[in-house]
Amino acid sequence: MHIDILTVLPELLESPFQHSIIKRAQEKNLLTVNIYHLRNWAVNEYGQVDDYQYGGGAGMVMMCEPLANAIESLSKGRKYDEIIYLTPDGESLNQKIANTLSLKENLLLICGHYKGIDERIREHYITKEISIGDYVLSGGELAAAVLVDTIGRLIPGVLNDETSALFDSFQDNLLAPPVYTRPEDFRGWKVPDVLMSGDHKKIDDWRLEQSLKRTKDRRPDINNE
Ligand code: 6GU
Repeated sequence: MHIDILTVLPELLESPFQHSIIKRAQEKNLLTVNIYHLRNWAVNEYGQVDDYQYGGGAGMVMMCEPLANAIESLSKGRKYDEIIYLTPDGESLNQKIANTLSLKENLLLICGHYKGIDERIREHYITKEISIGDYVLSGGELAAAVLVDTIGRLIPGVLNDETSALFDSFQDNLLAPPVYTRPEDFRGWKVPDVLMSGDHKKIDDWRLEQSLKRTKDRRPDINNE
């Protein structure tokens, strides 16, 4: 998969893809991420990419021209499956959307800033609008990092143990069960006996039961069984 990201703050995206699973995905050539600075398509020598909003009101709006030129220029090199705008009024990101996007070949992510981007860009270029939750971030960069991470780890071959994503929280509308590691007794706090039993059937049953209980208690909205 190839992901291009268009931003006015490329520095903010320097580190997130250089560690752990997303780093490994790139090393295995299963994922490439390119970051493009929107200022390369600025309307003047001052690097201007935003302007005051029509109708008045506080806050700047990202202009059509730099965005349209950037999107058209990047689209010449690549046929994007989706051009995604990260915005708090987009569709709420969830595991189902991540699963769907992980099967795409080419994505372009647009990070907004200030009051957002001119509506005409949304109408004419953007194919999908995604929010990462009901709160406001200063810009789309951190949301883009979240989206790349959640998609990247789902690309086939990225996770070492192919089955491990299957047991992630949300993958089957269930939260993951509790996990434990050594020591078996920490300050008198014991690991549940069943996990020490060596009985894999019993352990699987216990994990499912814990998942169901945890989901019912914490997130009854995601599973109605
Ligand atoms: Cl995608 N962008 C911004 N600026 N804020 C957000 C968001 C996105 N998702 C939740 N809050």
